[in-house]
Amino acid sequence: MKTLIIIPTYNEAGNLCPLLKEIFVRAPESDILIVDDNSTDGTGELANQIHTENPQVNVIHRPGKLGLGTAYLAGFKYAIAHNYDAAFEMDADFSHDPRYLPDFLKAIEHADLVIGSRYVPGGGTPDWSPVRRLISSGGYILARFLLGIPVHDCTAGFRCYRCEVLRSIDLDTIQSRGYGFQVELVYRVMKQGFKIVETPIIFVDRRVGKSKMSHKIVIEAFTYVLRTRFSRGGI
Ligand SMILES: Nc1nc2c(ncn2[C@@H]2O[C@H](COP(=O)(O)OP(=O)(O)OP(=O)(O)O)[C@@H](O)[C@H]2O)c(=O)[nH]1
Ligand SMILES: [Mg+2]
Repeated sequence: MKTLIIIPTYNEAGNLCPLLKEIFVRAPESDILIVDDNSTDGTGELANQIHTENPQVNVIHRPGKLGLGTAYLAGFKYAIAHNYDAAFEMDADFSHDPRYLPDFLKAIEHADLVIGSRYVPGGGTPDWSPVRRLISSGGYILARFLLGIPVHDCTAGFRCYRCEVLRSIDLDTIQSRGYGFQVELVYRVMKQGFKIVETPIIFVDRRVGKSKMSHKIVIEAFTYVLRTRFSRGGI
């Protein structure tokens, strides 16, 4: 299966090289696409340099920080245009440990979307405070019971999609940008009747660099679920 790992980056210069090295140990056949939003710490230049040394790594440069959701949409369109069979979403900060890549690659053989789940046996968030766990499980409860999404970890961002699934979704109509983006995508995939499976991951906090998470994207995810549930036609 021809596979692309999409990695959005904003100021990840300290993580990029060690991450790519580990990815190639675990998934040597996969190609990598870095979507950099004009990072101020040289991540974009570093990505260009890696590309010249290894053509398996490609880079999309965008002019400024346009958000994680649109970075993934750009990556998905690239995967479709270049005829990949499957595309991963993966963070650059080592929260998504490359050691799980073989589990995803095995699972995607018999599924349309594989989600790296923190909330199934074998998964977890050992570094998180009780407050952060509560917010995250609140999202889970809302998405599961209000939208009927049959997975335990709807906001998870370590995923592998079959490109056939991405082709069947009208990507230009995705509204959300932050965590809501992950919920919206899994909802669309479910609505189309595709097979979704979860594989356990232990999610650890970033090794180096700063988090870009904000309250705004958490609120966006909650409002997406409520709006979709209580609007007349849904999506
Ligand atoms: N291209 C691009 N990448 C981004 C943007 N915002 C975040 N990222 C990347 O998206 C990934 C996840 O961002 P994080 O800052 O780790 O946010 P998070 O994982 O939601 O939050 P933490 O759990 O606190 O780390 C990282 O690889 C970031 O570099 C953006 O606006 N554009
Ligand atoms: Mg992170």
